[in-house]
Amino acid sequence: MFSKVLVANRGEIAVRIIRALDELGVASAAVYSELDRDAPHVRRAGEAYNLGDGPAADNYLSVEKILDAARRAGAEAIHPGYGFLAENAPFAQACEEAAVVFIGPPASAIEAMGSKTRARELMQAAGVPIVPGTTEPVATVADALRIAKEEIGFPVAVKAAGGGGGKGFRVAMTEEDLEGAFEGSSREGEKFFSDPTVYLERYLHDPRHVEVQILADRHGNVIHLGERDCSIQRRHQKVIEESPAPEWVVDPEMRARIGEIGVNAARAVDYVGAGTIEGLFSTREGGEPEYFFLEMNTRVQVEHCVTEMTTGIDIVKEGIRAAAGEQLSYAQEDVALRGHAIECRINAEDASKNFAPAPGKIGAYREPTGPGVRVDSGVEAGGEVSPMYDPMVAKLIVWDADREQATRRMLRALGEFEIEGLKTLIPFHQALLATEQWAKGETCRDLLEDKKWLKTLAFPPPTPPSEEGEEEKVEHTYAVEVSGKRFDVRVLGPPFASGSASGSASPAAGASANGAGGGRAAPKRGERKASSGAGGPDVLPSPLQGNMWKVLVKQGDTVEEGQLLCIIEAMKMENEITAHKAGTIVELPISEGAPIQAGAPIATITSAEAAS
Ligand code: MV4
Repeated sequence: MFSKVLVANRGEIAVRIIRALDELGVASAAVYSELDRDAPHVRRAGEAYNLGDGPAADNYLSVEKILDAARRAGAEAIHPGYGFLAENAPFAQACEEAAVVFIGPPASAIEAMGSKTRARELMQAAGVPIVPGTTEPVATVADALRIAKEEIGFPVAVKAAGGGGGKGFRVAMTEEDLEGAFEGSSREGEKFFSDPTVYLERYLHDPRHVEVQILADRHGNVIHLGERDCSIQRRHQKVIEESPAPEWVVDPEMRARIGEIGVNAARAVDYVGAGTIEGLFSTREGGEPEYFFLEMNTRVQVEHCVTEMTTGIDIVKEGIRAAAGEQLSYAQEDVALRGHAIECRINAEDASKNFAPAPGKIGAYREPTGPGVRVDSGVEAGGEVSPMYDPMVAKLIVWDADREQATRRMLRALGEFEIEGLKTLIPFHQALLATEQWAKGETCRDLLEDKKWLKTLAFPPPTPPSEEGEEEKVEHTYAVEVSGKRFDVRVLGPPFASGSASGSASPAAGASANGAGGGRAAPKRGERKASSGAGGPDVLPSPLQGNMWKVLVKQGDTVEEGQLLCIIEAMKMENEITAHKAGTIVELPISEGAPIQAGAPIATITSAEAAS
């Protein structure tokens, strides 16, 4: 076993890994950005190394700084957790070259699974069922049309080869949609993964997301720990996960089949450690259920805990043992599933504002306890949820004898959870788990997309913070369209000199009419309730809070009304911000990579008439 391990992550997963290291008798070294100086994972570790301030690219994502910290700590291994450098093949390679053990699979496995077309090719060769479609990239729209028409049939899913987790995912219901879907997917692949390559799959109607947990060691042992059902997703982000899947969805025979598929997939890439095979489970009209490989996540996942609850196996410890060259502690026949576990992601988000991130300072904080309750969190009372990082505050996991009792236990625990100072998803989870759809084990897609659950709850109106000593502020209301749905964003800002301000945000990665993602909503002019006049005000405030992803103009540029100015990433969605009027950009107080608050100025545009 190692004597010291560097934990290259933050938040709840860093704390989770440190706990595993403690139990294994291994010393832990944490890393932190300036913002995280007082974070629980820093205090919890044996020692900690400052990586500097700035965006994650300059600290948690810096290969050089992480390796340097490992060197200074004298750590023999690095645990990447999830996110950041966890699925970065060059980082795994750099660890190898620096003679530090990367706690995860070989770089070659990360790379193979990173390319979705390569992964599909490998899986097909290994006898793993893949969603019918192409294993080769599709070069042109004309090729895509031909393949869709002659080989796959409509509707067809267009996916980015570099993608995963829904990025670069578009659906073409008919021939007419294909060009837009192809280009949207390709553009997003290029933007997020520097890879415009796309491929096609048959689009499955309302499938379930069913994944299987894998453990592998360096001695050729590969086992599975049963499935997780993560069908409750919002814009490709999992919100609730459970293990096992509802018993009327996956029976023991199907479980064995899914497990075998997972084991074969892992073997095909010489996998080591904890990994997940994601798949789609679908039942064709009146037909037999089918299960298809979707992608492999070559890391420990957020939702690994539900599997730990039903198997009693510590997935994080097994992953560390495997990396240290030890044998897995369990053979397949030692794995027994018991009861039912559910996990709710408690995010700092305002469900009433289309799940906008709601970072801020945490006041009082009390976690639920009692039988069958587990909370994995990386925050504490008096702490802060920063807009710089993931908005997940905590994971609430419960176990009970069956699904119905686990649901009641979850509702009880959600009721005990006290988080002051922040909007969280607790009311959303309470509403969702109380629905008939959840009880029936439905995918809840209609509920999530149509926001039916919202109507069952009253959310207080937003109260933006006001700072003392500032000039008078007035409330501006913007109509923002996301996923084809209009909602109002209220922000406080200085009164406009004249005219009506219109920030418009349209999602580049929005959901299509069928709610499964894909398609693009047309940019929609926003509007301001108060005053109006010719020309409009000069300042365009941000309609939402997020991170400035791309700035496409510069100071001094002349722009047309509706011209793309910048893209703000919020909740892992791209939101295109367009010019509210034609004119010259005289001020542009934004920069790529920086967080931006709702209401903060994006640009000052003086209109042509005013300037002349
Ligand atoms: C699909 C699909 C239907 N057909 N692929 C991909 C990323 C993941 N977040 C969801 N993905 C989907 N891929 C084909 N060929 C439907 C989805 C999908 C989905 C799947 C399971 C559970 C919830 C979902 C929500 C949206 C889209």
